[in-house]
Amino acid sequence: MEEKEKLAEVDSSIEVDVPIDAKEDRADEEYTATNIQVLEGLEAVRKRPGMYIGTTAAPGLHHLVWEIVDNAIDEALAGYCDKIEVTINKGDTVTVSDNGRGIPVDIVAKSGLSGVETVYTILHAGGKFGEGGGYKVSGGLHGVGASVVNALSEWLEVTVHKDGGIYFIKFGRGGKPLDHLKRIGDCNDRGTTVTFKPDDTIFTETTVFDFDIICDHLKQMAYLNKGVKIVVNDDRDVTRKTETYCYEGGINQYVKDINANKGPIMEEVIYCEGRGVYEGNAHITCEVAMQYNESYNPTIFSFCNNIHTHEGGTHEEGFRMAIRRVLNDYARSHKFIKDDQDDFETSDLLEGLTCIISVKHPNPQYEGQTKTKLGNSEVRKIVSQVVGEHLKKFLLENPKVADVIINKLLTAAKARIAARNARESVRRNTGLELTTLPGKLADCSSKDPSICELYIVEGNSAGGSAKNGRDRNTQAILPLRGKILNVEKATIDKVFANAEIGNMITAIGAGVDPEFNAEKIRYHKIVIMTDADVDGSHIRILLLTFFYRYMKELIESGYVYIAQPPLYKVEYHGKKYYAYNDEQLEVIKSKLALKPGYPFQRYKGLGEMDADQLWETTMDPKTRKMLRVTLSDAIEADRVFTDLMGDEVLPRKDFIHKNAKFVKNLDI
Ligand code: TSJ
Repeated sequence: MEEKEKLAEVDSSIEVDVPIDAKEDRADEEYTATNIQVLEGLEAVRKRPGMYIGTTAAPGLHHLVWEIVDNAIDEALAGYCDKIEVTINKGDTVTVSDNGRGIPVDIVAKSGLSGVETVYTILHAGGKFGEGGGYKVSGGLHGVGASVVNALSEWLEVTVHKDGGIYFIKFGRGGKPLDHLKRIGDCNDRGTTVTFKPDDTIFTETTVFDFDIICDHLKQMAYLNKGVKIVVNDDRDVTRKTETYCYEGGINQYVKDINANKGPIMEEVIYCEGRGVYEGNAHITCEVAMQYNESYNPTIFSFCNNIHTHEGGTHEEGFRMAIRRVLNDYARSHKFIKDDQDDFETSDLLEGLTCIISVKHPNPQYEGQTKTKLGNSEVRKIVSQVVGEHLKKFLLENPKVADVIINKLLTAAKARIAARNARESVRRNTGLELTTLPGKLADCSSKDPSICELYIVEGNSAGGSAKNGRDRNTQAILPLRGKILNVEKATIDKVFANAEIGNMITAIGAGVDPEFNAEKIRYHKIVIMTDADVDGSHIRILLLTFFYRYMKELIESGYVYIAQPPLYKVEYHGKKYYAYNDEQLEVIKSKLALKPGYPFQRYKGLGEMDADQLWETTMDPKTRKMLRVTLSDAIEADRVFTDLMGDEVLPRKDFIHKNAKFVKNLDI
């Protein structure tokens, strides 16, 4: 209830009236309780699950949970529930419960079924009923609804506590009700509990839930929906794991927590909220929290209806318009920018800015390759106006903080101009113009990028072995001397002046962001080969950070790999056995029935292997194992990079664990 009042306050300051010209999406309005139309049977979902949940691999499996949780979040947004509990049970079933009003149990006129059955057996029926009872925004994964989860489950049960009664229904494989909804007892509380077991004939790759993934996602949900308490339990092991997330500060707290590791340059988080009218009666709400830190990179996460809009869209555009207008106006009127000087560019304004943008829209349109770009044009103006007014007010009321911010922007603008000059000189030397390959590069003879591989090797001695052991036709070797520059902590002009980085840019041949040209990439496999020790992993992270910040497309295209040299060698009766981890070593020992104390070699570095060994164990495409680097989630990656590279030392110990998350095993 409280939540409802809070939302209502929002209008007082800003009300933007937006003319809506789009008519084509009226269709969605039709699916209310009194007007439910059966679109397709659940069978259609089972025939083509990918159309509804994207994939039947691990991400799709987890989407089932998001889908159910979204319904409970809607109840919270409507102001009727403040606690949601998610439990992974033994056998990898999942239970989601809330303390909301309970899904309606009365018969829905159009379907002739109870509300619960309607939600679970009719596609696209989820949550839209209950006229005036709730503002449905979360819409799940593109709004597919609870029925999709039911269709893709081996079984699913729903218990509703409502109006003094306990109601129960269970569905079998594919969502067929085993019986009608039954009243099975009395109670004096309220809420909905859903338990389901994903169908292993659909999720053939895995049916095992990942506690960390569920925690990460629900933590984000808790930030985006302030005051909602979300508890996550893992009951699969004997010792229960449990995490609780609840943020009264909402996205303000989100920004604070992200910046905690990045050295915020101001105490306050600038918070902007407001709303606009949509089609006369509905509202678009907009919430933005922002704070600058010492770093040089932007961290902007935007959401529409709690869905992370990875590709940005009109809400981000509106935000950029606002900060550009307001910060330039302020800097000019307060004489930070002189009459003969240029405005700040958007890139200056984004340096070291952490920002969360969250809009709620009754009829969102998603565009882009992964349908995660918000397309509604009316949103641009609303966000721009809401952020513009609040930011202007903040600067005027907090002149000292405004000083700190504007000085940071001035530094950024100076560095940009210096970098432009440095960039020019890099460009003269890279694939964009005449190419002079670095002297240290031992290039391959093939010029077909699709079969060419670049090994970036730690240390000159390992570089020597790699040069001698490689397949000269397709494998190029670039040895790196010592540590490379930490691009997270360096200004852009320093990055370009660094020799090791310059060598990599030239060797790869495609320049750097934002002018990175994927067509010029000279190798479709860039393999990072470092020692299996702390220094090696540090260098690996530095390289990944560099690629992530300056050649993002390399990672996005799946061109970056991590070599997996063996950790141990056992020689037995003239034969060599290599182990890539402790487990394998044990397997070898037991297979060969070695006596305790039988000697084996532990490789401390690549340099200990001769050319033949390096080829055989690590570089031969027929036998090697490599990890492909993926960036499935910008949030995760950003956290990994910041945790590892920032000033804070503590998070580093987590690094192996976190690093493993964006590196997917791939046998090649
Ligand atoms: F949909 C679902 F089954 F996946 C699901 C729904 C799962 C979970 C965990 C919770 C819910 C849910 C639904 N929690 N609360 C609600 N509320 C309603 O569906 C509801 C209740 C009353 C009224 C009303 O107008 O009186 C309207 C609605 C939408």
